[in-house]
Amino acid sequence: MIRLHHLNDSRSIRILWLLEEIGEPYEIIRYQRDEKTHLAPQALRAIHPLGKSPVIELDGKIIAESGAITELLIKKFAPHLAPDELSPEHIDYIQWIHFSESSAMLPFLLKVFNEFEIQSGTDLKFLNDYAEKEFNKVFSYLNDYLNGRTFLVEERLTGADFMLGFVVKGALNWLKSGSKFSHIESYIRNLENQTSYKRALNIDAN
Ligand SMILES: N[C@@H](CCC(=O)N[C@@H](CS)C(=O)NCC(=O)O)C(=O)O
Repeated sequence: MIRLHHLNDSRSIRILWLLEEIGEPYEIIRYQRDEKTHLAPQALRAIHPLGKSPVIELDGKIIAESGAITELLIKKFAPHLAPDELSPEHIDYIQWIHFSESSAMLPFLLKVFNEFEIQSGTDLKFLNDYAEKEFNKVFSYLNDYLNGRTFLVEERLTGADFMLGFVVKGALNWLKSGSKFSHIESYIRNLENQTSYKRALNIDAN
């Protein structure tokens, strides 16, 4: 049985959504963010030293990192959610999975933290400019790529979409930058229409 250690309102939605799509039985252990600090509770540290989510337990092993978990679960339970390993599309698939937690996540987080600092009165120089430029560069690249596409790879739902959904939704909702990135916006609308995604959001909220 797969066990998911799930923190509300977090990257763990990637795995919750994937599990809902796969349909394999799983158990969910819930953790709530602290209302003031927005951090995970200490209890998550008993599961993994970083105390972050998602973490899954599978075949007696504790596994962290949403990208690794996505790849593993798909390999083991849902190979139809990845392109054939020998195809060129498989290379795109791997790149987009990693893009989602690295190239896309960093400028998003820099902008969010930058905003926090500005709101608390910090006078930012280098970070302000850097975060803005990086964010625009990375999200414009993605926006251009999504022009005319509904999904990231092979025009069908794959593991790469489970990974990207979280960061693009966060970026556009949080930073209210939707109007600049219309293709990313339509991509998100399409993901939001997936039945398994709706189910996962519902589970996360309850
Ligand atoms: N690279 C990790 C990042 C995990 C991560 O940072 N999770 C955040 C939630 S989005 C977390 O648990 N934060 C709570 C905390 O740090 O206390 C992944 O992709 O799973």
